[in-house]
Amino acid sequence: MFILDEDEKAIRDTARGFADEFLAPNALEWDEQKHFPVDVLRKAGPLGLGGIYVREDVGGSGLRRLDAVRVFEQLATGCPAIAAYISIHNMATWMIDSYGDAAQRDRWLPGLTSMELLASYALTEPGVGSDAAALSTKAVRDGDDYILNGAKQFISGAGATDVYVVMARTGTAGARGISAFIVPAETPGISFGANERKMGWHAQPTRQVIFEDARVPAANLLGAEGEGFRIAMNGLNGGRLNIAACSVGGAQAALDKTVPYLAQREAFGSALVQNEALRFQLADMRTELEAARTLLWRAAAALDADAPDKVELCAMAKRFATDAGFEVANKALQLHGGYGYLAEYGLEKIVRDLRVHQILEGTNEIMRVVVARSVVGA
Ligand code: FAD
Ligand code: 2MC
Repeated sequence: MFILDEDEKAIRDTARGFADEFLAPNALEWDEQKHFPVDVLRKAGPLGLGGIYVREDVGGSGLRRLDAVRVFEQLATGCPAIAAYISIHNMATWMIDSYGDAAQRDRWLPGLTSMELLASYALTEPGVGSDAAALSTKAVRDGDDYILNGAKQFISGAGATDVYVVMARTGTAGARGISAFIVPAETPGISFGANERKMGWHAQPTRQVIFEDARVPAANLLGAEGEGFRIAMNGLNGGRLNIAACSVGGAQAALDKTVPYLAQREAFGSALVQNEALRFQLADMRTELEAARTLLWRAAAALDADAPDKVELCAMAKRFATDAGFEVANKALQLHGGYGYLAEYGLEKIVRDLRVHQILEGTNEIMRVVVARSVVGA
């Protein structure tokens, strides 16, 4: 598992090639302009990046979670924010592949896997984030439709994407009263909030999605009524790994910038890279990233195997790798001195982008809640 074979290397290298050619050269400009590069995302589809672990009959790549985390690490070396959006798209697409019926798979997945259609995932609400099972967006059955009312908060890609996988309440309080719906962007009764002004992830929009008597065909119910929370959580297990992989990739890129910088920067009569205090920092940064990567691959293998401890392993890997990734990127900025703080060196963008990975797809406190339950047994 730890030594890549030729096929695994080819998958990794394809992702790196895409990041080097299309993401890295543009990442700073997209960040500055707050530009969501839909044209570049469309180029990712034909490379198999739109449905990495989706079945092949609908255009997916049929790969493993282990391949996916390696792909997302490489994509994030070019731009963590775009890599992370591609992860969210994959999460929503996988949910339709895994829980959709034949008609839903045929209707939505060819467009999503090719990235002609882009997807968003809508769980969080203005009043409910971590305590997701308390969500209050309502879906009420009316003949052959459901009528949705409520608001979703912080939805990545919103306003620019085509398909929303929306979790809404069809039943009583709690997790078992929640259902999942495939909601097209053009549904009458949907509107979008302003693009949030935020610390990082500027290359993708974050908006509220508001439902006011939005009528969705009952044929768009994903799975059965009441299964939506489980569907949402199963999507997040893999999403958490991918986001964590984006942290490792972003941080690796920051470390890779730091070594040549310290080699050419002189102070006190020699290159900074000769300073043992700084070399020890580089050693620790490399070690932290290897540890994060190793846990990530272990958790991905558990998810591939549907192992009984997959949920807590995904939570451990998400917590550890997103914390390690942020710390390493922040150290890389520090090792660049004042230049690290300047936008043109690219370090401060990585730090800003990676910060939110400790918050979203389940905060790192919630990851500890999940792991603690597995330790204590309740
Ligand atoms: P809260 O739940 O209010 O938490 C506040 C603080 O309390 C946090 O530190 C939290 O860890 C802590 N806390 C809460 N409960 C506990 C507990 N039991 N024990 C210990 N600590 C606790 N959501 C989507 O559905 N789709 C998206 O596409 C999406 N994209 C996002 C993009 C961005 C840029 C951001 C910032 C968020 C996005 N989110 C998205 C939402 C994200 O998942 C939530 O912000 C996150 O889950 C936390 O929810 P909250 O913000 O309501 O914080
Ligand atoms: N995988 C599979 N199933 C899961 C699961 C997981 N990770 N987590 C919970 N479940 C199941 C659980 O087994 C239970 O099933 P059943 O009813 O069959 O017993 C059901 O879901 C309810 O779970 P809990 O009883 O544990 O529910 P509780 O409300 O106590 O806690 C918690 C759930 C806190 C773990 C969950 O609400 C959570 O993960 N919160 C964080 C929310 C989050 O991650 N939001 C991310 C939004 S997306 C985003 O940020 C993006 C950028 C896209």
